[in-house]
Amino acid sequence: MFYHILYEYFDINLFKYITFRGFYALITAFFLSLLFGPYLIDRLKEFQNKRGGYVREDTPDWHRMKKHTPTMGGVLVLIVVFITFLMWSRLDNLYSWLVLITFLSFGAIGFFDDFVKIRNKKGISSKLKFSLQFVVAIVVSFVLYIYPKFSSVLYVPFFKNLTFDLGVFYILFMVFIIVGASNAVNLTDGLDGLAIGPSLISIATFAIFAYIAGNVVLAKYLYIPYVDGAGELVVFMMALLGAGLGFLWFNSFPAEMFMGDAGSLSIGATLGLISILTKQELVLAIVGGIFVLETLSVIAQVGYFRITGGKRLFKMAPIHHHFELSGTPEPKIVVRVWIISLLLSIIALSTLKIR
Ligand code: 57M
Repeated sequence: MFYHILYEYFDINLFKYITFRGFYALITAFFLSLLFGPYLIDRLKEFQNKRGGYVREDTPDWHRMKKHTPTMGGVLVLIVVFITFLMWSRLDNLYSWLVLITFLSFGAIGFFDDFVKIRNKKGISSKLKFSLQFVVAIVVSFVLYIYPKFSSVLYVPFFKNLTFDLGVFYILFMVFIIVGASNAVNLTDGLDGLAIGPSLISIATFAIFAYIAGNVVLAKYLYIPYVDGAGELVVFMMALLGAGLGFLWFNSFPAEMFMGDAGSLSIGATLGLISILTKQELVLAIVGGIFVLETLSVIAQVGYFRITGGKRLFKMAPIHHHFELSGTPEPKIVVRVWIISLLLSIIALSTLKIR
């Protein structure tokens, strides 16, 4: 809005720049989160405690204390990003709208699940949850596929000339990335600050990729695919970064609220889509290595359990529960995960130079 009013109408040049709008989107979103956070925590607590709170029966013992921590804190991130987006983004950019729609739709699916979970403990069926996720991902992927400016070529990091044109199969690939990333972040969301930390690091990393991909000179210099219009995504991502930092303010140990599926599904799907839009799909597996590891630990645990007829590879999966049960304190696991995530981000950024 500011772009259209203050730059296009009043000719104030500063509002033209993605960097300026990005930085102030972050600051706006952060302070809005701090402003609304305590109010939302109180409302969610009231609502949830009326219904007895929610924590699974088979959860590690010390998680039982968390029974009264309100969930659905992702609503804070959803609302704040939406307001900030309207303020600081250009409203004529298709990619930004696609990201916003994906973010809000996955958020709505998650919210629906969180809401039902408070009532019946189980939430909606996984079949319904997955079907809804697939519908949104298919629609978004299809729109991108038919958009003439968007290509179905897959670029392999670390290699300058290794590319594959996936043609129509690119739709399936996009759906897999969006739904996969969404659920991987959800699986990771089991300790205070565990999911939001690596999410923030991944968002910041992809904001850099988006800036470069959307700048014809930088993209050419660094040999990365130029995506006309991708630069504007930086503003959305900075808004998400600010709202996520504001959420972490309350979610850091001991958490005053959890993000719920409303937060984890929306942030995960957004990360997936951003990696697609910046043509850095495979880099997501590096930056989001923590999410990949958590998901693989579940697959390995279930597979091993089936093959051996009942033996476990880890004390409990996803792997953060294994470390907890091995005696590592929760904040230590979380901070170590952040450290690994930062290193993964550096490796991902190195793909800009090593190719
Ligand atoms: C997300 N959510 C937390 C909170 C959060 C297939 C299987 C591996 C699925 C997996 C699963 O259900 N994953 C979904 C895990 C839950 O957090 C809520 O859920 C939202 C995210 N969807 O925002 O609202 C609990 O996690 C703790 N938490 C924090 N701080 C946070 O900031 O402490 C969350 C956020 C919260 C709180 O205690 O209540 C969850 O774990 O339920 N299942 C599992 O993760 C289960 N693993 C399992 O069954 N492993 C088996 C097999 C199937 C692999 C095995 O190892 O043999 C564990 N989940 C729990 N207890 N709760 C098992 C132990």
